[in-house]
Amino acid sequence: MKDIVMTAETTLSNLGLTAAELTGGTLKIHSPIDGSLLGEVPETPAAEMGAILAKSKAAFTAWRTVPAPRRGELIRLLGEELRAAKDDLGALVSWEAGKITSEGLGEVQEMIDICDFAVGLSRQLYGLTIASERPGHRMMETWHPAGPVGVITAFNFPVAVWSWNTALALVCGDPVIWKPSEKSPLTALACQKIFERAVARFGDAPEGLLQTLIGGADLGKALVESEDVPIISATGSTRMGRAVAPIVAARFGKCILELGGNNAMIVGPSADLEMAVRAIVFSAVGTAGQRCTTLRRLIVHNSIKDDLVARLKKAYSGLPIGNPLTDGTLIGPLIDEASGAAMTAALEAAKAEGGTVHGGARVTDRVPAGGVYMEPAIVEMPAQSETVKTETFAPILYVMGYDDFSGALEIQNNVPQGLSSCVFTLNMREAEQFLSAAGSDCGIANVNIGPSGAEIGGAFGGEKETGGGRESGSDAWKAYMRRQTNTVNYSAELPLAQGVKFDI
Ligand code: UN1
Repeated sequence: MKDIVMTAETTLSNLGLTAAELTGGTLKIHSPIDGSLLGEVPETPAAEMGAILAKSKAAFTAWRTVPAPRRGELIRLLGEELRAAKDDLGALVSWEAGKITSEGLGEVQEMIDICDFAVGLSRQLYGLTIASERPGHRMMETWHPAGPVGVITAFNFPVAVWSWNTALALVCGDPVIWKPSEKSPLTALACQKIFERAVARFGDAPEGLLQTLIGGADLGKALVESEDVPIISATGSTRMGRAVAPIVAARFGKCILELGGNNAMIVGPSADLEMAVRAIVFSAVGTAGQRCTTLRRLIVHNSIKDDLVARLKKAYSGLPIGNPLTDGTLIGPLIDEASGAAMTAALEAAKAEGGTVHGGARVTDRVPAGGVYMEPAIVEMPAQSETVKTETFAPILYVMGYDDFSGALEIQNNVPQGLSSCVFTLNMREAEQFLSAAGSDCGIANVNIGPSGAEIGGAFGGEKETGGGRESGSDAWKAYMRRQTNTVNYSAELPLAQGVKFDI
């Protein structure tokens, strides 16, 4: 394993992280690949929060008056720096989060894409012109910067989710205070460096546009509680969202929540099964089942269920599990021992509920020692039990049968989460029903595409316990700004709205 450890060191140093910055700190980071120590980083002292918040406020005062297209220039430079750092940052994502090379690089590509999107957006922060009911009056809507944005991110997309929020927040005129997962501080520190390179090239950006907090939940709590942070964008578990949302609501701040998912695919009798199998395997086992959008439930028409399960078992049997940095590997490790234990416990619970489990064992052969490598599991379930309704962040695919399409839709919607969903069918009535008001209740609903791997151009997020937030594309930017309605009277009269008379 020594040569691999050397590679991690090279990656870190290519990204500008010095040995001094990675030694002697209290937060020890072990790679999920092989348990090797990647770094010991210092944690942000809670006592520094006051100064960090003050700096962000001062940055806001300066940044909000910089013209938005000029703010976009900073994001254009960030996109350039990300292009230059793509290979190293992608590799560090693999080291720290355990993703296979292609998915690590894909995550950085997602960052580059959102930068491009945000640069265009910086010239399109449009408001409306509204017809006034009063003569000689004009109404319009203006979008203004809102203030510092607190961004809380999870280990599984350690850099892309930060970039969705940061690229948008910065073009919208808001500085960012970032609290990455304590499981992935190294990729965060690398992003801070990359960002600083863009700032240096930009020239006259205020200090403190991006500040990164390294450490545990106490820092996140301080951020969430602060009146100086009007917007909190938090990605992670539903449990975390339940803790964050009431605190932010109590101070009338705004939340953008992207929480748990329990994503399903309905496979109709007319589906192209060959294509469905490929989509299922990628979305159920890709990223070792650790995406918010991972496919967790398969709802299959009973007439094709046995055939589909047999095809899936065959596809699963040949999946290369191992070191994610080795060419050809498709399934890397889970993030830690607790995740492996949670997977095993979920499989036991599903069995107790009548499930038949295929796969799911711990793999120790031909994988690096010190990592948690698991066979992905297919679990045939007699019904949608409590375990199926619970998100387990691991490669478990529950399979259930259905007879009529409305029954399938009922199963699809009958979970607490509402992030992503899809249908595989060549029947346009089924496809359109799935997308209709009476169809999928999720934030994302696809036809003949798996539930994961969404493009940045669309708004990303979901309903119910997923939290309701939308990030990334479409008009998600509006959540990072405050809306102002303006009425201008260019007449010499002072008519009141609604015809009210008030003569003095
Ligand atoms: C997440 O898991 O938090 O759609 C984000 C996808 C990715 C983003 C996932 N573009 O799978």
